[in-house]
Amino acid sequence: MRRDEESILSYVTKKVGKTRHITLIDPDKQTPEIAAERACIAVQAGSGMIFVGGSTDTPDEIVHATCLAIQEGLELRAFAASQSPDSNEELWKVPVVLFPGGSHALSPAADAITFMMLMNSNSRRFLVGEQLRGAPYIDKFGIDALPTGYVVCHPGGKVGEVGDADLVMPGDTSLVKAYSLTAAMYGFKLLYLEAGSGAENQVNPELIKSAKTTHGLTMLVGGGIRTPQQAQIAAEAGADWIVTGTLTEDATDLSDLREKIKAITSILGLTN
Ligand code: 1GP
Repeated sequence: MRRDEESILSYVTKKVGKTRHITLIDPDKQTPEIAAERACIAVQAGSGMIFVGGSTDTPDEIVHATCLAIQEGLELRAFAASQSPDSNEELWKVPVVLFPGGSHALSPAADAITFMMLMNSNSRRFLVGEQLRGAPYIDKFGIDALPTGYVVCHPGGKVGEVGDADLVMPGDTSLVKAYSLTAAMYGFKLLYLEAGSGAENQVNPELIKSAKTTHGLTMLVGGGIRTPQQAQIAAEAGADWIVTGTLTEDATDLSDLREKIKAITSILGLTN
């Protein structure tokens, strides 16, 4: 849900002195209604942004229905909060951002999109091809493009395979530094270090530390983070945002989901 004055990019890149949390929702994994319930629970538990996407071939109608349902859910809660003196309406105003696997997974109902170059792909398609196909739609929809360097690290999972990525290995600290410098020189504002959804091992914190020495980049880290301790490791290494997806899908119900996200946001100091 778009904030009144602030651009999405400034919301994402501002320094708040804490590592923030993103809940990633794969539209393929539940109905739009359940996605909306999950997103609202996540926001209530302290997530500061909702990503919609994944590396699957979800058709854009499903992506769109999911974005719409999430936006409606957040708007309803913001309205309800505005009617109650004890509630904070602002809490619900978090951006809904597309995290696309390609140019098929777009929706005008999103607030923004991580407009990504999969920097270590060997395929032109993921370096610039999907972006060329998607850019005219993003322009037409009028959603904000967040310029993002996307680097897939070992083990890389499905996105590493599908994206034909030359994986960054845990000891490749100089290489990841070169990627971060390249991203900054291209003018990208975000750098996303990805271990792959459901990864057995999260991104090596030494890689995060090394990339973090490049100024001017907001660092997103995801893949394989399920526990508060793992989140803390990424946060201490310098992540500005931690992304979790599988954690949401694995929750047994909404109250389990609330507890799981709260455990992470509490250790990051995000809950009141
Ligand atoms: C995947 O980094 C995200 O693109 C989230 O990974 O599903 O392992 O949380 P998980």
